[in-house]
Amino acid sequence: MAKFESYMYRCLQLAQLGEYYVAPNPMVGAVLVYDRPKLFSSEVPEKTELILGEGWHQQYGGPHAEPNCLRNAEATHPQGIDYKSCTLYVNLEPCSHYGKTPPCAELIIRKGIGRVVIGSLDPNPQVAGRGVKMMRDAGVDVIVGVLEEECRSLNRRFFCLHEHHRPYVILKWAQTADGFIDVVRTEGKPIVISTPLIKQLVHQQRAENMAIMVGTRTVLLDNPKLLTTHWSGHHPVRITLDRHNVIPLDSHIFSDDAPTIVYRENTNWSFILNDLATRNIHSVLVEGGATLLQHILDTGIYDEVHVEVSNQLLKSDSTSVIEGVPAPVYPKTTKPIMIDGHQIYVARHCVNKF
Ligand code: AOF
Ligand code: ZN
Repeated sequence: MAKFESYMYRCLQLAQLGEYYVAPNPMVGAVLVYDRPKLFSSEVPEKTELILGEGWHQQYGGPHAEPNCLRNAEATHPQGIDYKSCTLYVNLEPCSHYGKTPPCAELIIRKGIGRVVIGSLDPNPQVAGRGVKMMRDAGVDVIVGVLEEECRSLNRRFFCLHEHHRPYVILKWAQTADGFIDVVRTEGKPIVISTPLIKQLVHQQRAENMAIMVGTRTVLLDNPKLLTTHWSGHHPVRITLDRHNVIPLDSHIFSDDAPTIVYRENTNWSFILNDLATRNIHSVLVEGGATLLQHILDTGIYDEVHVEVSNQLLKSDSTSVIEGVPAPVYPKTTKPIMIDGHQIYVARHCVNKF
């Protein structure tokens, strides 16, 4: 089992190379290992175990991890491969459907691969166990569930979309040491809480998620662009609410850089999540303001909370006349990590297991 796990960890490393490029598809990595010398002819050394090829799903719409892995193996072993003596490791069940590419399970059967070790089943209803069945019916030795928790966690956004028909929700805000996210204002700029490094990490988070959401007041007061400019990867789809039709059409959020969705009549959280799932959006990062964040916290339908707490106070003492916007209320159950002298709390919402 330890051997299975070490190759599965390698699959997870390879899968992650596709991180900013494959959404809403899952990140998938595959490793082809020659490991059954007993089936080989007598001139082959007895205890050979060798990685013959590696591959990963690199681009949405492009080839899956398995054909990329086999292509890499064949290119580096032009003398031919005894597939019957090989094990293919892959963190997600090989697909069984004709999507943008032909079924990987069919390719595995055609090549005659002896054994396939899988991390987790594919929750996509077009697959959902059919890949495993196709291969077993064809006589392939299939093992399922190696490092299953790690495999599901890597693709938690993809699993959430298919298992709960809603995007994975991450709530994020920055607050002062005395618990404020801003000063109360009707115009002017927001207070600066995050350091430049942490601002860059926020852009990394934007690249990791398919959509970003802010409330009406944040758009009106801050006129944010909500783009990924300090990290590689895509700009997220921008989402806001505008029940009273007050957001000017020349706001940055309507720039041509990325699509924008505005919910006007129905701003119910469950409705929005369901609508985003229908659009195949597998994740949403909610960046503010306090009212929207608190509303979502109160519904209980979210998956992660990321809070940055700076080391500065908004009010220097109890006589301060500055009026602050209180941060959302969230129990800080985890130990923070320190970045740039700021505390970063990251918590998974325990009701959702991915
Ligand atoms: C695999 N290997 O590397 C990936 C899989 O539109 P398509 O053809 O790219 O299919 C996308 C679906 O295929 C995706 O929703 C998921 O079920 C599966 N992804 N399967 O065998 C891979 N990325
Ligand atoms: Zn596939």
